[in-house]
Amino acid sequence: MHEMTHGVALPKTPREFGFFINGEWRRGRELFERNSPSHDVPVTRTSRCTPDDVNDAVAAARQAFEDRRWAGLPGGARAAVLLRAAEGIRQRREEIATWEVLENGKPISQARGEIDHCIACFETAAGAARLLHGESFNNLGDGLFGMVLREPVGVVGLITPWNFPFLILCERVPFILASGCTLVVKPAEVTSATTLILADILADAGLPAGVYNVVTGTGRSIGQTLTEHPDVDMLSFTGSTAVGRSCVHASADSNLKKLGLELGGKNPIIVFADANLEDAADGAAFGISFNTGQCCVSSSRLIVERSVADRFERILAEKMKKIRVGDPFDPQTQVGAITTAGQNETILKYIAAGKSEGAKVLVGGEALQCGHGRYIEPTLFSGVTPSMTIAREEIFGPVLSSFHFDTLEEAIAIANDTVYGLAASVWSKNIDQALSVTRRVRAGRFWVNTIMAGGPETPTGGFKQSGWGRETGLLGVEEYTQAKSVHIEIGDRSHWIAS
Ligand code: TXE
Repeated sequence: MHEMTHGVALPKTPREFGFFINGEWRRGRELFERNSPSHDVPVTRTSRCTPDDVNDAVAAARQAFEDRRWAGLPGGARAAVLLRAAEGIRQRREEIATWEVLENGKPISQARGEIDHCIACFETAAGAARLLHGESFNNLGDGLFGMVLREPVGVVGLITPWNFPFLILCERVPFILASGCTLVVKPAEVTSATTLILADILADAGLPAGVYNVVTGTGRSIGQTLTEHPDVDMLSFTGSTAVGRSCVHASADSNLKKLGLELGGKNPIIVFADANLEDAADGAAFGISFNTGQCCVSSSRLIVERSVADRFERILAEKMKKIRVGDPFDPQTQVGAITTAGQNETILKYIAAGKSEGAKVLVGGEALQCGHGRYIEPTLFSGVTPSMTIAREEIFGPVLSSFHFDTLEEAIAIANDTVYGLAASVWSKNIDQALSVTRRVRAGRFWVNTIMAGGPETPTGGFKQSGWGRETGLLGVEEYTQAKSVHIEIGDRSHWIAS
């Protein structure tokens, strides 16, 4: 250990990680190094897997699925493993939080909160594993009884992004496991550490070998091999819409594997004049700055009623100026570093486009110098028109665009004027107004007079080009199952061919 930052020693040498197949650790011939986005020191060295490693991982998951070492257990036994894993995560909370900060750049206080959510995911999925059931049909006449069985879909490929490495993983893995499926995970290449740590936690919790396998490497090589693999029954992908689209092609060109996709967003936050403006401004500041705006459910389009727009933007700008951006190991930090150099460049390009297309910067708009890291000021643009680039494209950074409206119809039209439909938020004290917006804005997750609230009991997922399927909650387990209809004859069957 060497250089200290806020009481935390940065690793003196990067930690080396292998990859995990059939309950065993392997080491890649080549390793790639990851530098901390906030301190620019190397923190991890991860194996660059080969397509053969992916084949081995899929074969292990296939074997573990077919011999029913996991799917054949009672739901209660699967629940017991998930609950022990929840406890394992709790015990290693500080270690996991530290690796999330080192690889991703998010504030330590936020990382801890996310891990608590992950524990809740495992606990929720454990309950679902016990309660997962089908249907019965006792109304098919005295001669026939019908059942609908829920069966695990099989081998799942899981590809995760770098913005919430552990959280997005845990919003999927325990639900996949609850259903009885086996899986092969491919984390984002820059943030693989905590996905690998979960392998040890699950093994210690008693998960049989071969059920949870991890391969590491680039999306183009390892991710692509997984999406095209003929022996993967379902692929769950979270990331960019462009790669989501390529997963659809890969599925079509291989074995028509089932897809779960959680893709981009351009999420509206609608503020009516009768809202509590202080609350709404706090929600808007949080909604765009949380995880430095590198968040698929970031509320990146502010749609505010014209009669209060100037006042609201002033309150919001004051709040955004007070956001504490800096070293993520400082417990006071609210916004950390931009995770990758590429994303940093993308955000700064969007800010430049906003300025050059005529939007007005009310606050922020610049990169921030802070130690050796990459930071960007939370930014508010006013006077944004629907055709501007910053109005249409997902920026995936702390950049909020403000639009004004006069009528409820206009607010709904602006909110729906996007190819995405992941999340939305509405602020109003008028229940009729709030409910009308909730019903008519097309988004998979909705908040009324709050933002980013909720737990793993409710499902997540998108409308329109934000994706297919749902994760978490009971629907999140059912997503990894398929229905089988069974018809049972009672008594003698009347013959088709006379004897
Ligand atoms: O995502 P990618 P990137 C959006 C956001 C961001 C943009 C680009 O707008 O600016 O995407 O981010 C793997 N076959 N979101 O380039 O490439 C990759 O290794 C199979 C929104 O990092 O989609 C990683 O594990 N897999 C989003 C994962 O896909 C491939 C979260 C995501 O990377 C692959 C992240 C391929 N051909 C970015 N290419 C959200 N919904 O939260 C890459 N991957």
